[in-house]
Amino acid sequence: MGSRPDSADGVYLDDAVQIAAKILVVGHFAVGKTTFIGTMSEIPPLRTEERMTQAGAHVDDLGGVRGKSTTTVAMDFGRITLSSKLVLYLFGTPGQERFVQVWEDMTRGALGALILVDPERLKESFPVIDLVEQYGLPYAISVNHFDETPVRPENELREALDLLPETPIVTCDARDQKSSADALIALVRYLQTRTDRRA
Ligand SMILES: Nc1nc2c(ncn2[C@@H]2O[C@H](COP(=O)(O)OP(=O)(O)OP(=O)(O)O)[C@@H](O)[C@H]2O)c(=O)[nH]1
Ligand SMILES: [Mg+2]
Repeated sequence: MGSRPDSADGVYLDDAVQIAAKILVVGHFAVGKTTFIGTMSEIPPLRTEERMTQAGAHVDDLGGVRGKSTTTVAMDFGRITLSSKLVLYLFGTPGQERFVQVWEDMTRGALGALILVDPERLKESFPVIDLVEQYGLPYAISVNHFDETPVRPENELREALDLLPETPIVTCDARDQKSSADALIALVRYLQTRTDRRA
């Protein structure tokens, strides 16, 4: 599977890898998608960042968003080897209305989605969750915990987001590898249980 004798630098896949899965990392504007994929990717992530200008202020609401000067204009891409046999290809997909066309391509072949949610801007996640459901993708919710936000109980978030009891909900800090990895693992486990149930 694409491995080379000189693959010790981690760029090429190990021969033992048997499953490659496409996973979407989605969420509303400025929820931390690019940060998450940058934290998790074992290869230099592909980014499509452009500077934001005043002209876009009415489209992308910067209220409550700190120190952000760029936005993703197409996608993020990264790769993470989760176990010796399983590699995930992560596709960061913008949640804003104007990117709906991108979803047609991004959802093709995807096994599931990790939906990043800002607990302080829950309403902005509704259209994103709707889109993921519309495309029939199984998903897990990862609440990206920004420093100064108070922790909200899981049942409160579950109710506010109108989640099914089986939908995994975890908390992460998109800048932190361990909690971000745990979020991906929660999604993969969920996808696995769904596959097992169908078998
Ligand atoms: N405190 C804190 N800041 C974060 C966290 N995740 C992201 N940020 C910051 O939040 C801002 C937005 O993060 P991005 O990764 O650009 O978010 P995005 O979802 O890719 O944004 P768009 O592509 O513009 O929609 C950046 O300034 C990050 O440094 C987090 O977990 N905690
Ligand atoms: Mg981004």
